[in-house]
Amino acid sequence: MRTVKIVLVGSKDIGKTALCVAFVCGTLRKNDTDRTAPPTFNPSVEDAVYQKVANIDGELVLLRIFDLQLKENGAFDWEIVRQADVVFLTYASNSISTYVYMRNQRNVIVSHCRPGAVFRLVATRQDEPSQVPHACGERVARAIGARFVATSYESPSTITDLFIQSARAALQGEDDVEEGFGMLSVCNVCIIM
Ligand SMILES: Nc1nc2c(ncn2[C@@H]2O[C@H](COP(=O)(O)OP(=O)(O)OP(=O)(O)O)[C@@H](O)[C@H]2O)c(=O)[nH]1
Ligand SMILES: [Mg+2]
Repeated sequence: MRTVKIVLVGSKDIGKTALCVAFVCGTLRKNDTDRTAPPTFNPSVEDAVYQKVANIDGELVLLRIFDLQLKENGAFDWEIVRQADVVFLTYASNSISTYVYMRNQRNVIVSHCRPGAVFRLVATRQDEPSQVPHACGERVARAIGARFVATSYESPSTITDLFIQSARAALQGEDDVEEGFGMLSVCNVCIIM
């Protein structure tokens, strides 16, 4: 069985674990005491790995999903990042600081990835009032040859599509993202902080 390694990086508290759990479990468990309340997650304290076998175009594929934590020295586990077939550079669309972090760190992260890795710039929490226009995310995505994808745990299909389509691109060795602006371009119209 072929394996696709998917790595999630980004600031704390942006929904990385929610993305992983929603995809792997197919749904998110509601709050234990109030079934109408949204699901809650404890902050992750260490890197975690999830596994799921997915049927991609008739082939069973093992997806290994690494939910990485930003360490105190400001780094991720670069060895895991280096082995990734797919990298989700993630921020929360309702948090400008998490977007600015990703905009500023994108080239550092990409520099640790292997040639040919598939990139997705993932904007989570689309069900909440947005503070970061999609245009900003799309520009950052183009700058690193990534696709921009907006997700919400209220819309599980956006999460499933994100994982399956990026894994498919990795398996096929191609990702038809339009040409970027170049690695050093910045999102001038979007500098809010
Ligand atoms: N409204 C909304 N809330 C979300 C969504 N995804 C995650 N959250 C909430 O955001 C908070 C953080 O989610 P996590 O998945 O723990 O985020 P994380 O990036 O793994 O956080 P750390 O492990 O602390 O780095 C939780 O309270 C989630 O319920 C979403 O799509 N919509
Ligand atoms: Mg987490």
